[in-house]
Amino acid sequence: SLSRPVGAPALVEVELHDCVATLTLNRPDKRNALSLGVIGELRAAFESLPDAVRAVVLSGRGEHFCAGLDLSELTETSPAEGLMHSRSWYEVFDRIQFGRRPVVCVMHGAVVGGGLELASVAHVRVAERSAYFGLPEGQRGIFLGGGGSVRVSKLIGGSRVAEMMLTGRVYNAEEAFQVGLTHYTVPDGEGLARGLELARRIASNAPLSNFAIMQALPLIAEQPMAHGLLTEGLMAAVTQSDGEAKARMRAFLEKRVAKVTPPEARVSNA
Ligand code: 1HE
Repeated sequence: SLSRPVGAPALVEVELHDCVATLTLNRPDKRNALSLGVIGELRAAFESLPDAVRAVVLSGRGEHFCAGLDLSELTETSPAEGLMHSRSWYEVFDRIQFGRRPVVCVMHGAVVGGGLELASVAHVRVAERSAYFGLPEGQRGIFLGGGGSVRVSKLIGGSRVAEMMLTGRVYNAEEAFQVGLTHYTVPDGEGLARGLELARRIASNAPLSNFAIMQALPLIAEQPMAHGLLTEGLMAAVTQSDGEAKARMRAFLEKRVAKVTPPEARVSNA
């Protein structure tokens, strides 16, 4: 929306489904490569969501989720410009990760380089069977620059990230699930439906619980144990003293809401 030529299609499409919004990378001819325009529209899309939206599903149009950084725009000529390019991604990605709404990322086809860095910003990751995951930066002569050293390493460990980058290893959907890159693997074509279902569940949580999960949990993970326990205790006190929590606990005790039920018989991690 920022610098898109008049009449040009949105690079990030936004659709509202009540309390859930779908954001779709829409540059399929370039495999949804992350140009400055795409990053700018991603930011604008998140910022312009109505208050009623409580969760987001992020996916990509075409054959692939995302081919990473738009290599045709890798025009920085000085180290300072390169640093500022990364900083501009960090700002947008941080706003998404630590924003107001949990994000479910639905992936298929290539999820590579900056595409994997973007996926690692989301809070829940769903991969269709066609999805594959790589960090080809080593092969391109560059380095991670969209937060992957931090975020992807937190997901699967620095050792696996180093090995992926050194050898060009690509994980398929099942392997990505096994190492902890994703939370669900679903048949091709079913990712969006699963993403929407998960987003609706997220949106039905108490907002304060989702706030604690998005804002406190990542901080607690970085705190020394004693600090983490104190932060947890404070967040527990704040959430449970909210009227919403009291109403929800009463609803359970009065048998007005569903119990926790065992997962249905299922195949693999579907
Ligand atoms: C692109 C890009 C791109 C495709 N930047 N233009 N990322 C990579 O190193 C991955 C590079 N891309 C690929 O390996 C493949 O394109 C895919 C496996 C993703 C898809 O293959 P395919 O056969 O479906 O498509 P294609 O024919 O390779 O590409 C179609 C077009 O998209 C083509 O342009 P065209 O004008 O010839 O039609 C490609 O040039 C274009 N295209 N990927 C620019 N990435 C902040 S640091 C993050 C650092 C990184 O992300 S490094 C990793 C970059």
